[in-house]
This record gives sequence, structure tokens and C-alpha cells, in this order.
Amino acid sequence: MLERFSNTAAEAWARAQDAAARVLTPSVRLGVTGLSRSGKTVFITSLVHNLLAGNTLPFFEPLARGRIVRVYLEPQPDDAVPRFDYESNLAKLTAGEPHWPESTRQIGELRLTIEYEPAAPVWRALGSGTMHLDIVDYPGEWLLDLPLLDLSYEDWSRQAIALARETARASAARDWLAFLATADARRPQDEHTAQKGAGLFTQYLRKCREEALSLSSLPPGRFLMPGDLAGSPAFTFFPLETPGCTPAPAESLWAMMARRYGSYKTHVVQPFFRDHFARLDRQIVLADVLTAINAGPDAVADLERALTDILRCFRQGQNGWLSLIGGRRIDRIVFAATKADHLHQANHDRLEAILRLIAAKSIERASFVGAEVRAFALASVRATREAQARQGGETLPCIVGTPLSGERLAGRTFGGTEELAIFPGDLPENPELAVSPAWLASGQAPAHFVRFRPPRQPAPEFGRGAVLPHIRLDRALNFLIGDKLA
Ligand SMILES: Nc1nc2c(ncn2[C@@H]2O[C@H](COP(=O)(O)OP(=O)(O)OP(=O)(O)O)[C@@H](O)[C@H]2O)c(=O)[nH]1
Ligand SMILES: [Mg+2]
Repeated sequence: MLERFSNTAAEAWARAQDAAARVLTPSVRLGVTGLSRSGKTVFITSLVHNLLAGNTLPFFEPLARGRIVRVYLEPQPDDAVPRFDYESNLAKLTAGEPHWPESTRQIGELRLTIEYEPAAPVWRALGSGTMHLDIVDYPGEWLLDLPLLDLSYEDWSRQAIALARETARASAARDWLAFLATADARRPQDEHTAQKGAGLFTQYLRKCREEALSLSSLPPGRFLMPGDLAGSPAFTFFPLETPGCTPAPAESLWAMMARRYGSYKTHVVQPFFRDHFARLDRQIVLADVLTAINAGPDAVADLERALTDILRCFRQGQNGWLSLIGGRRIDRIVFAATKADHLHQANHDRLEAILRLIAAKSIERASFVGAEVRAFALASVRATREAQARQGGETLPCIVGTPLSGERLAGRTFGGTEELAIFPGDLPENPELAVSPAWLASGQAPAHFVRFRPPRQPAPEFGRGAVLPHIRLDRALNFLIGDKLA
């Protein structure tokens, strides 16, 4: 099935178009992904804004050395993909009363064109270079569907049921597992049972996400964000306990579920991988590591599992998905721990080291080969500043920000206007300790997280345009595209 999929005329045509366009002006297709609420929209908006505004990005070498001549937006190459709504996201972040953009549930694309002076004198003598940066924003949950392409309905059912029976998911899965106990795979197919089971299964996935936020591995990824196929048979299935090796009896519930699972793969999963994923050159995976650390050992284990599954998608060589679907070679992948502004700067290196350790474990577990992988701790939009507070003769490094209206901490509910100084605590120096179940369960992890309002912009009378302050965004950017502007 995969071979047929990789050889479709549509894919060949898209490739030929890509190749022809690249000869004229090289383009880099950057995938931005991460599980929901990990910070994708804010990351892209801040990155594009900082580049367009020519803000200070000291670790983005081409800009720091004055080699960037001009950066501008252009119409994107793919007419059938929604445009990433940069302008309205920026307007929200830089409004008089700044606020975060809404959650997005679909793919989005944006083309940025960068004119630059090459670093090498011989190339410089030939004039300036131009590069298109095509940024593609897509939900990480969709990536987690990739393994389904290779998994029979029966194998997927076994895995999904085993996961639902894990202790961490027990309460979220209760109703669905109770229903499952009454669902005989061999009984005659009927739409009512299909809808009831699919509804309860989706509710279970939703509860996993809502209750712990950090339970990351929740395939099928589109059940929580179905888009225009919501309610169609391709979304109306669920895992069943299927007996041993016998084939599904004709017209049974089992056969119906297996058929719909197949439709989900054909109509939802395959087109995404063919049209978007297989065409990426570089990838950044955003992860809300702090929230996971704060939520405890199950959440960290779950994040590790999700990153491992994501890395498996990018594996190259034998058994690699990219080669199976005839994809391009992704040669650089960044893992980024977002929202580093929730910690004092003394902890940024520690957060980075923890993510590096989690990434290394995932690389090992996924037997990952191919791309160069780097880890960064960053804040796309820095919502806090730093201060020192004195407590009992001790000086504590604090962060100061304005909690969003309705946020609560230590029995206090905030109205959205008052500033708060918090000592968030420290991450351990040894990253091994930070991911050990004992430490995570001990309650010593930096806590007291509240969501802060984005920073206020300087008043227009200061004569400056909007500036979105960040932490280490430039380092990630330099690794992702700096070499392409050499
Ligand atoms: N303090 C701080 N908060 C951030 C930052 N980036 C994102 N956030 C917070 O995280 C939330 C989610 O960010 P988004 O960029 O919308 O995340 P997303 O991955 O696009 O989320 P979905 O579209 O729902 O998948 C925001 O509403 C902010 O509350 C950051 O750099 N600093
Ligand atoms: Mg988003």
C-alpha cells in the first residue's frame, strides 16, 4: 500500500514543481510542530516578526554580521493550504491590551523571502542571494498517526487497549473500557454501536488531554481535531478486542471497524504525509517540558514517549518512514523547550540540559539515524522580567509578570492587571535527577506556574515599532537556517 501511495501522480507533480521552483530560487521548507498548546503559533509569529522588523538577534549569524539585506512576505507556494494568519496573531500580541492568539487546529503555511549577502567573498562578488523560507505549522498529534500506516486494525486495537489500561489513564478510560467489555467484536455491525463506541473513545482521549494536559500520545491524532471530516465513517471507529488470528467475520462489528480504520488511513493520514510531511527540509519540534516536569513522572514518561514516536517519523535509511514514502532528507531537527521565561535565567541552561537528555533517550529508543538533532530552551515571547527578592535574609531570583485574568495561585485569583513576583524554584543541576521518577514525584520541581499576559509594547510616542522580546529564539533560528544563508 505504501508503494502505491508514494507513486501517485499528484506526488510526482508536486515534486517536479518543487524541483523546478528551487532551481530558480532555493527554498527551505521548515516544519514547525509540537503537541497542542506547546507554543507553535506564538513561535512562528515571533520568529517572522523579529526577522521582518530586523530586531536584534545576536546569535543569528547572518543578521548579526549585517548580511541580511531585506526580508519580506510573499504569497505561499501551495494554494490549497490555509495561510498562517501572521498579521492577526501579531496584532493580538502587540495590542494595547496584549493577548495570546487562539488555539489553532489545522495546518498553516507562510512564505518569507530573505535577501542576503553571501559570507564567502567569491559568492558576494556575484551579487546578493535570495532564499524562500516556507514555514509549515502542523499539529504534532498528526505526526503520531504515521505509525498507523504500518499497523493493522488488530495490532492498533491491542496497543490502544493496553495504553487505556495503564494506571495513569484509568479514570479517563473508565467509561470507554466499561463499554468495551460489552462490545463483542463478532456481533453484527450496526451504526448505533459504532457511534457510541467512537464517541466514548473520543471522550476518553479528550479527558486524557484535559485532566493532565501532558498525556501526549493520543492517536488517532485527528479524533481531537477532525476538521471537515467530523462525523464521517472514517472517524467513526474504535479499537476492539479481537480474537487471535481468525479473520474478521463478514458484516461483523469487527469488519466494520477495520474497514473504517482503513478509510481513516487512506483519506486522512496518507494525504497529510504525502502532501506536507514528505516535503520538509528542516523541522522544529516544540515541547512544553516545564509543564510536564510540573505534572510529575507520568507526564514526563508520556512526553518521552511522544518525542520518541515523533523521532521515529523522521528516521532515515532502512525502515525509515521518510524513505518509504519517498520523502526528502530532513537533515536538521531542533527540539525546543518553550516558555523558558517561566524560569529565572540561571535555570535556562538546566532546562536545555534536561531536554537534551530526554532527546538523547528518545534518539536511542527510536534507533534514530539521519538528521543532526539539537535541543534549545527558549521563550518565543518573553512575558516576564527578572528581579531579586529578599526573604529572611536570603536573596531569591524571581520572575515578574502580569498573570492573565482568572489565573490562580496560592488561593489568590488574579484580575489581569496586577504584577506578581514569583520565585519559581530551581531545576536540579544534574539533568538525570530532573527526569528521575523519585525526584519528579517529590514535589521539588519548580512550581507556581501561572500563565502571564504577553508583554506590553512601548507607547508609540517613543517612536519605536512593536518588539516581541524573546529568549534564545535566535540560537534555534541560526541552527535551523543559518547555514542556508552562508
Ligand atoms: N510565557 C510564555 N507563554 C507562552 C509562550 N509561547 C506560548 N505561550 C503560552 O502557551 C499558549 C499556547 O501557545 P500557542 O502558540 O497558541 O500554542 P500552539 O502550539 O499553537 O497551540 P495549539 O494551536 O492549540 O496547538 C499561549 O496561549 C501562551 O499562554 C512564551 O514564549 N512565553
Ligand atoms: Mg497554534
